[in-house]
Amino acid sequence: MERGKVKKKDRGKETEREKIREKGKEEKRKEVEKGNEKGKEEGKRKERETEKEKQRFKGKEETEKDNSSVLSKPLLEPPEKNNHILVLGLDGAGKTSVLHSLALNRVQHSEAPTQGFNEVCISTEDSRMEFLEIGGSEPFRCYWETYVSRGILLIFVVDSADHNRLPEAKKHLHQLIETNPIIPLVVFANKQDLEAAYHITDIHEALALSEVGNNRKMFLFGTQVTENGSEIPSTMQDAVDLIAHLAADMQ
Ligand SMILES: Nc1nc2c(ncn2[C@@H]2O[C@H](COP(=O)(O)OP(=O)(O)O)[C@@H](O)[C@H]2O)c(=O)[nH]1
Ligand SMILES: [Mg+2]
Repeated sequence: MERGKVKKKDRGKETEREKIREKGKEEKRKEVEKGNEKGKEEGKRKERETEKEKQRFKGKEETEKDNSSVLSKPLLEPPEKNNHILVLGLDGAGKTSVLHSLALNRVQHSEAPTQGFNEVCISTEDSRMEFLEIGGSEPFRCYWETYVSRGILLIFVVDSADHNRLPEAKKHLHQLIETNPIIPLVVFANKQDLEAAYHITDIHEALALSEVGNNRKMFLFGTQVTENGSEIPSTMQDAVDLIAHLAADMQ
């Protein structure tokens, strides 16, 4: 009897163990299922990510396609061509920012100062314009005159809020136009968005533009390159049209 009891007890224990084992298996199964679900979710998430990535890439490709008419090329060696539209002015005036914004038709701030030369080509329906920006810091200024003497148009960019450097900008501008008595001049009074910016009439005076000469075509625009990606101001669009016109006349 005792043994039987023991056996019964043992069987009871056995059943208890069996139950625990079963419970364990059940939990493990659930875990695995949960894992599978998690895995499936992870897979789906990855699929969605890849899809998003593809979309982004497509978007990027399309943006690149949209701007296929614009070619920007930083150069360390002076380029040899003669028919450039020159973009000059002191360092930090906003030459690269303005040039890239004109090319893309969207505001585009420059990321770093231009070291050397920056060639940008803008093609429109009926014209192709080659712009050449030359770095505005001291080591590159020696190239300005050489290029102005053989350029077809001079775009001179000034920082309208940098009052202290306007006399220096004026000095360089007048030296440049003396080297080429016929080159048309387009002045961009840039950074008009800044509170400290001089109005274009003050810039006209500070740069002594009345002394540029009656025989030269001269235009002055107030420009600003503000929020990245936004539309460029209408004055800048007008400026591109005028530049295309002046360049066509000079070729
Ligand atoms: N607030 C303001 N900042 C500008 C404008 N244009 C350019 N900048 C900033 O001025 C700095 C110099 O610009 P950059 O285009 O490199 O000048 P660059 O040396 O003449 O080519 C950069 O930090 C630009 O983001 C503008 O119209 N307004
Ligand atoms: Mg630059």
